[in-house]
Amino acid sequence: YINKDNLSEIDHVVRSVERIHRNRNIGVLVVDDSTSARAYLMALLHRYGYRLLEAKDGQSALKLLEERGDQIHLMLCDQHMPGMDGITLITRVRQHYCRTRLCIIGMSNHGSGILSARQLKAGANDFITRPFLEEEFFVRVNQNVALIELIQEMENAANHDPLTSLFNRRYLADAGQMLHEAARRGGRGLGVILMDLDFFKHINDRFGHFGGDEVLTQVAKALKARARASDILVRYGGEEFCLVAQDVDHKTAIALAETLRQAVASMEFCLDSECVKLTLSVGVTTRLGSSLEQMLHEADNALYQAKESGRNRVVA
Ligand code: GH3
Ligand code: MG
Ligand code: MG
Ligand code: MG
Repeated sequence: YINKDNLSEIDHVVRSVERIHRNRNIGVLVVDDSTSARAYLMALLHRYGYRLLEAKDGQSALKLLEERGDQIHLMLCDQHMPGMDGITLITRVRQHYCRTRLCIIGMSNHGSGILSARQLKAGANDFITRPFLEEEFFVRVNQNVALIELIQEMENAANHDPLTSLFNRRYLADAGQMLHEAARRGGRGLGVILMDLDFFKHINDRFGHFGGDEVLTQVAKALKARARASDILVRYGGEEFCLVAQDVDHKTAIALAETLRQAVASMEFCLDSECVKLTLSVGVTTRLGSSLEQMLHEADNALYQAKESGRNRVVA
């Protein structure tokens, strides 16, 4: 016999176990000058499974963020600390991390309401007044973490192609243009490699649309395996891919394009006990021009020539 209250209790337990498991990937930085206050906060957070880091002042907090910022998702920040106060620290952190990337919860003591408002204005996502009830502390921490997780999941979904998990064209427009500007400023090379599968319609005709999807996924995986971590590889269109490679000269870009072409040409796609080969036409440019868009346009012209002159080749 389970009554309604029991059910919600069970549900609560199951959810928190799940939550605790996920929290192992969430890094929390506790910044407080008081050793005992830090120990108390860390003990509370430890119960919920968070990965913990601590700093005794603003300078050490900034140093930790510089060294391990990619592992820190939430910062709990005391207001009164020697050297740098909480508001100053929050202001400095916000120069590098936006509210949706790093969540900050300010902490101030009872009776200093104006400080909470100032912490929020400086960029804190939330605040908590001490002394607090543990329930309130957990609700604020967990809700803020859940919110930035959700935003990051949505950002991730908005930037990726669901079929191949490669970046999509929307991401290329933002990140690619930033690489272009960085290359121009730094006088460094940039390569744009545009690829289109040859006669892909035949694949769909033979294997159906689902089979075609499977082939696209395998091609994406093969291309990804040859790209460097600093390259942006995107699904540019249905059976078109684009790779933007940093710090490459003309010769290297062509060699990379040739590697990608050969990688696909060497594959065999087997579905329903039938195997087929597939080739790739590639257009390359390293002429920086005025924008990434212009480079894409030039690579597209080169790709068109690759198609016109017989496919399965690289044209630069
Ligand atoms: P070529 O590029 O060599 O000129 O020939 P093609 O047959 O590849 O050219 P075209 O651009 O005319 O056709 C591309 C085909 O790719 C048409 C479309 O059905 C297929 N396609 C596009 N997106 C997808 C997709 O997401 N899944 C599957 N299965 N097929 C797709
Ligand atoms: Mg203090
Ligand atoms: Mg096409
Ligand atoms: Mg094609």
